[in-house]
Amino acid sequence: MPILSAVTISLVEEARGGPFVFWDDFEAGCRSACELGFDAVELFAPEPGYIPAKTLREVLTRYGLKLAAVGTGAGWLRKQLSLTSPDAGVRQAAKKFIADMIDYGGPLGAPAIIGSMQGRAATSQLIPEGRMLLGEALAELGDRAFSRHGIPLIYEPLNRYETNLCNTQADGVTILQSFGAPDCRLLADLFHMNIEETSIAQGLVEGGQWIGHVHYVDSNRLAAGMGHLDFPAVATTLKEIGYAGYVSAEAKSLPDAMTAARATIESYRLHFPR
Ligand code: LER
Ligand code: MN
Repeated sequence: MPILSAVTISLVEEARGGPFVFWDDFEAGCRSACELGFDAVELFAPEPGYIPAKTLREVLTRYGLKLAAVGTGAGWLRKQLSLTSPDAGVRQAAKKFIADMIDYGGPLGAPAIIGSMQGRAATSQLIPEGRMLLGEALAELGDRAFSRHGIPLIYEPLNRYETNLCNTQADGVTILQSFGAPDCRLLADLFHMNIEETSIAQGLVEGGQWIGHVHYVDSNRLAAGMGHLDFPAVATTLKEIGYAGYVSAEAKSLPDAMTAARATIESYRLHFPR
């Protein structure tokens, strides 16, 4: 499979100003994505089932798009749920939210992404326990994604300002391996990697076969080409490691959605010619 292009659509009011290209209207976002020639869209929805699955499928079919992935961050933003909360009830509710999101995207072939729902440890002494809770939850939820839908669960290491549990691709591989989560894959978000990795290319090599999704964005969280990342090196390395998934624009809608989306697809066409 070639490396495919995707662009984000957010329907989450609480995420306003965050790194999403299209906002508020799923169909309008799909229309624009289709017009520009994207292969897929990535959905950030307030809750599982927010747009009925039947409608999702109809709109995607109308515009010839696939669903690349579904985000779960609304569980944190809207309900403060986290897989590593000290409160067992909150952890349980977080798992339920993610399980329902897995079952929402699953029939459409779209894996769920765990980013901010991983939470963070309140003190550095609590990091090992947080990593254990995270690893166990990833193993359990990954098994659900794979056994029910035949797709992985996507886990995203985040930069140090968002979590203290796992910041690099190498660290992500360690968590998935040591807690037995073979049905999970890593998300390589170039924005987080630019902060945490010694070299982005090296980070991609360390993620290697574990990488299952890429957030394609520049150093400043603007669209590809609007910052200072070395996209030729990113593209060459992704091809070298045999990556075969989406590069998905999780970037700010600046200076406006169409400009950000157009910059992304131009970068994609330049670096991943088909
Ligand atoms: C989500 O994909 C992400 O990258 C995070 O920064 C959201 O908190
Ligand atoms: Mn991301």
